[in-house]
Amino acid sequence: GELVVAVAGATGAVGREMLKTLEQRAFPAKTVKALASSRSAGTTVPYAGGELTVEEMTEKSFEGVDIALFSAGGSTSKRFAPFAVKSGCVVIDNSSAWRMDPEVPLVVPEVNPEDVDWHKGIIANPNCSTIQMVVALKPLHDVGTIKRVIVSTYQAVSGTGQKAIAELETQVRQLFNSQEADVNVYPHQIAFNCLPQIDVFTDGDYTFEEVKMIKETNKIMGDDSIKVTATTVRVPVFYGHSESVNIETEKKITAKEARVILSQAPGIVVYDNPSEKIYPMPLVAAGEDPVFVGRIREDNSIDNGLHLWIVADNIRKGAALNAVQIAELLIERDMVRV
Ligand code: A2P
Ligand code: 11C
Repeated sequence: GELVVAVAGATGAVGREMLKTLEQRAFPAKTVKALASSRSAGTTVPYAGGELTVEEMTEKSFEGVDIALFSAGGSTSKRFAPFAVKSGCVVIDNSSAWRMDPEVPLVVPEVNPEDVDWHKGIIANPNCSTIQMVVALKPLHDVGTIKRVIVSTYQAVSGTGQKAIAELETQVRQLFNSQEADVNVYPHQIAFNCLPQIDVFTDGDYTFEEVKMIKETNKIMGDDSIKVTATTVRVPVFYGHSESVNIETEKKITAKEARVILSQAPGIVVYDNPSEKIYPMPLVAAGEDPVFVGRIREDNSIDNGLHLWIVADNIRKGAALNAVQIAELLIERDMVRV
């Protein structure tokens, strides 16, 4: 490998998984740089059997870097990505900062790989809940044309980052020791609870997470005619987002046909055998690459309806793996330098 790669936010939940994914997929990098805030400069993160020393991210960090994988929050991306692009580096950004910018492709390699071809320096990695849903929707849309999607999510705390993983652990320990649970990260206790609020409330009393799922789905699928509505819920699970997805198609797709279509589609494992109690769960998907789909059945309340239960590791396919797959696409399609 000849490439120089930087991971911005290398100490975070997603940044660490990005390093692991680069290593596991034998990404052709000559050098990998680990960047984070001044708080963690000088500490180390594991990479390729050894360690990388974390450097403070500055405006100059991207000189000589070919590809930067960003997962350091929206405001950090807004501030530093333009400097990276000015240095000739392509940024693959995991925050929501650039996703809806018409100049920025929003890419899931199984769905719209060709969109990397028009990047101008920044490519956005979609929200984790959106990624796993569109991987399953695309092959069904190609066959039956999806008219409407109704999704409810059950999202793991790792989606919020390292501090939320620690908060769930701490609250469980406190409650088992008859102490009061400390509530810092979420508006309410997350241990032994479900919170029907992810991110802030916005127009029409939808949360920002719900708005992201709606808008990002249309952009990635390249089809604004698909109507999407969502309710997003945080559950006390560490890794793995689950989604109940109901779709209505123009053309009838039977459950049997859907099973065949999905089992032939890239990035999907159909995990669906009710008689053996086999269906996707966070404990099945955690640490794994594929999007798992099960509970596939016809919705008898409408003419052309299907139910799907979709589970994936939100840190892997939902974030780090999708970003590394985009980097691989850049190499394949010869789109690395700006
Ligand atoms: P740091 O560990 O130095 O705070 P998570 O999503 O798990 O909370 O991780 C967020 C990541 O983003 C961490 O690696 C964090 O680094 C990094 N980060 C946050 N703010 C900045 C910043 N201003 N500059 C660089 N990296 C940042
Ligand atoms: C969550 N989906 O699970 C969010 C995390 O837009 O990238 C990712 C937020 C984003 O909390």
